[in-house]
Formats: sequence, structure tokens, C-alpha cells
Amino acid sequence: MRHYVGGAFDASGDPFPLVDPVHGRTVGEVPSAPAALVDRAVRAAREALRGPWGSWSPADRARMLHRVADGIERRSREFVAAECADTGKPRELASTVDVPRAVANFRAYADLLAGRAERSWHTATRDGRGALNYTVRKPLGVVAVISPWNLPLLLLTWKVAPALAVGNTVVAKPSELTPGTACLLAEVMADCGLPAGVFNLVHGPGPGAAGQWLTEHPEVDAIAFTGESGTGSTIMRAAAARLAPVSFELGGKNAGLVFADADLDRAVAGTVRSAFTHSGQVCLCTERLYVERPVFDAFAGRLADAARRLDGYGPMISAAHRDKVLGHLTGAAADGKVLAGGGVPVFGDDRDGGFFVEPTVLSGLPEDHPAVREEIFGPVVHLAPFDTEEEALALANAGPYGLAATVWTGDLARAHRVAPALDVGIAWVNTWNLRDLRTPFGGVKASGIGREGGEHSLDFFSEPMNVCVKL
Ligand code: NAD
Ligand code: 6OD
Repeated sequence: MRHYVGGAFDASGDPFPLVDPVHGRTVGEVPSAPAALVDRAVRAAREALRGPWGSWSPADRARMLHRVADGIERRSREFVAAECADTGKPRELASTVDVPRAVANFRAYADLLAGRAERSWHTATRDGRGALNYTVRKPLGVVAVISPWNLPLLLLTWKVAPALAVGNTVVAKPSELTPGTACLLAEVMADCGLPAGVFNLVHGPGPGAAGQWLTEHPEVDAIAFTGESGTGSTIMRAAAARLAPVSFELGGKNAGLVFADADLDRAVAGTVRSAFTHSGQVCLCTERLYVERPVFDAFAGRLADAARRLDGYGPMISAAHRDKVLGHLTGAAADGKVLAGGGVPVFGDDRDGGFFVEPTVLSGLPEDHPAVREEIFGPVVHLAPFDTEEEALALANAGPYGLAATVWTGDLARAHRVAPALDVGIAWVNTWNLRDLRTPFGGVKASGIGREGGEHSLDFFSEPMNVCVKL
């Protein structure tokens, strides 16, 4: 595990342990970047803006992004292995979602560059000669990309690819819990011949370490961050000091609505995915499900059966996170009903040292209960009944977050009425987490600031400038 700064690998800094969440064992060490190295990374990124990279055309950059995508594809088995080792997620998930999505992130932004048109206007003037106005888009400069542990490669590349596409240079800091695929990405960047300093990587925790130093660095021009809402507030304060723009993808407490007219087979299967994929450690996972009363008991029974039958699921990322999830389950068991799961599974093998939590279905808790109001980020969903469409919307829209929601209905008019009335950035109807990389992605309220995806990312990572030429 090494940093990558100014085109050179570097292992300086005090090491911290890397723990395998499947077995709970320490399996390696990662160096925590000293402040001087973080500073060097930012300066290398600044220097690279002035180098050849600054004069690369969009077509040159698009070719480089495709080369990086090819490089990830060529080493996809290593990427899958590293992602599974760090997160404990099932191999199936890493090989069908995380790694192919990293490839797609680079290809999508490379292809979008080709279709970008700048606008120009001919402006009338009193002397009749007119003026030509046109817009040029410039990179922001040095961008800090700070990413979480749940989808380490997917979420890192989701920001690095568009930032590079429009000509920025990047200093990336992955989660200290999951540095493996970021290290491989740095190797791919080096092998592709990306100019030194264009992509830099530093490891370490956030507070009092690489994360904080990066966000406070006066030479960092913008910050793209994915993580907890509270961390977003801290980073925003750091950015505010120098008015640096931020793009934030933050926490959630996503609601699902199941109407009695829904195809219940589809709704149950879809909810199993939306609640339990990656053991609930996807920001888009459903943690609150509201079910129309006539089908509530049938739906709850079927979802609980499906949750009990799930196997092959992965662990929580750490002992601390497992304990936080179990704390919620203890509170929920005392105040409501546990329909499935609720504890720690016993495998009878060395996974018993890992950080697993059973897929859990709860019900009967009041809406202001911490397990219904706070983000758990584990394999836990709470079910509550509703009687009217208005009530369903009011329940879904309550609370501080607004990232994503699902609507399960067989009534097309209802789908189009309800989905846009949800206070979220993304609403799925009769599906979950079906992604088209050109669509806007992000949250409202405490779930984020700004939109990423397609043109939205290219817009965030660049600044339009007006040039007016008197003719
Ligand atoms: P986190 O906020 O603890 O950490 C995220 C990153 O920020 C890590 O790299 C961490 O080292 C760094 N960091 C922490 N404190 C920092 C500080 N003071 N200054 C600078 N950097 C700092 O989040 P996490 O636990 O890694 O991830 C889980 C959270 O992320 C959940 O809340 C989840 O909902 C959210 N998330 C949101 C999205 C989205 O798209 N909206 C996607 C994935 C995860
Ligand atoms: O699919 C994406 O683009 C994306 N940003 C997913 C985020 C998932 C959160 O855990």
C-alpha cells in the first residue's frame, strides 16, 4: 500500500493496521500520509496543470480515459480481489458491479467529451458592427477527491474520471479502511503514461490527518466528497474559509413505498435487493419501507422469509460499525418487533471472528425512534403500514435526509404522481439502483449538495467563462 505523488510511489508515514472484516484479523498496514506529503501531492497537482496536461485536447484526454478503462479491465481480477479483501463483499458483487462500473465511469466521461458543444452568440451593438460572445469551459484546477469505504473503487472513479475528463488534476484520498483498489488505480494511471502529478493518491484517516489537511489546503481549488453528512459539514467549513466549491454525496435514510396494486413478487424481490445488497452498506439502500395496509401482513411475512433465507452475504466494514448497527437492533428489539434476523449469525467457521450482522426486518417502531430516523447503514429495514397516498408521501418525506426512494405500484398514473412528489434526488419506480451514468445523481436536504453524473459532473468540475469580441 503506497501513496502516489508527482508520478512516484511513496510509502512514507506511520503505518496503521488494515483489518479483514470477514475474519476480523489484521492483514496488513497502510502508511498514513504526513502533512508534508499531502502538501507535496497538492503542489505536484498544481505543477501538472502548468505542464503538458494543460494543453491536452478533449480528444487526447478522452483517449487517456479509455486507456485507463482498458488498464482496469486488463487487471480486473486483481481489482476484484483487492475490493473483496478490503470490504469483505461477495466476489459476485465486486465482479459484476464495482469493477465493471469503474471501467464504465472512465468510458462514460470519455465518450461524453466528444459530444460537448460550446455555445456562441452574435450580439447586436448600436454601431451595427456587433460582437461575438462565446463560452470556454476551464478546469477548476486542483481537485481533492475524498471517498468512503462502501464502494471504494466505484465511488472514487465516479469523481476522478469526470475531473480528469475536463482537464483538472486530482489528489485522491480513499477511505483508510479500503485503500487497496485505489493503489491499483494509481499503478494503472502510471502504466498508461498519464503525466506525473495529474493523478495523486494519499492514504490516511480524515480528522487530524490526510483528509483534513487536504480539505484545508489553500491550493486545493475544489472538493468532491462522498461520505457521512456530518463529515460533509466539517469539510464545508474548511472549504468555506477560501470559498472553494464542493460537490457532496452524503448520507440517507431511504424510504420505499409499496402500494396494494403493486406486483408483490417484484416488490418483495426488489426490496430484498434494495435493503440487503452489500449488507445494506450502499447509500441508496432502503431502510424504511411503508406498505399499504391491505397487503402489509402478506408483504411483511414474505420479506421476513426471504431475509431469513439469504446467505452468502458479507460483513459490516469494521467492528465499530457492526457495534453501531447492533446498538440500533438492541434498541429496536426493546421497543418494537423483530420479524427476521436481529443478531449476529453463527457460521461455525473462521467467519465467526468477522463483523457479520443478520439480514434484519423490523416493524412496530414509532417514526421518531432512532432506528427509523437515523441512518443505520446495515442490513436492516423497518416496515410500517399506511392508508392513503398522502400519508405515504408524508411519511417518506419526513426526516433530515433526501437521497433516494423506491415506489412499487401497478398504477402508472400513481407512479407519475408520487415519484416527483418525493423529496429526494433519485426515485425508482418498480426497480432499484438501475443506473444510467448520464442521469443526475445526488441528494436533497442532508443527503448532499449538487448533482453528479453525465453533464452534471462535467459542469461541476469545470467553470464556464465568457469571451466577448467586438467585431
Ligand atoms: P465518512 O464520512 O466517515 O468518511 C468518508 C471519507 O471522508 C473517508 O475517506 C474519511 O477518511 C474522510 N474523512 C472523514 N473525516 C474527515 C474530515 N474531517 N476531513 C476530511 N476527510 C474526512 O463516511 P464513511 O463511513 O466512509 O462512509 C459511509 C457514509 O457515506 C454513509 O453515511 C453513507 O450514506 C455515505 N455515502 C453516501 C453516498 C452518496 O452517494 N450519497 C455514497 C456512499 C456513501
Ligand atoms: O451509482 C452511482 O453513481 C453512485 N454514486 C452510487 C452511490 C452509492 C452509494 O453508496
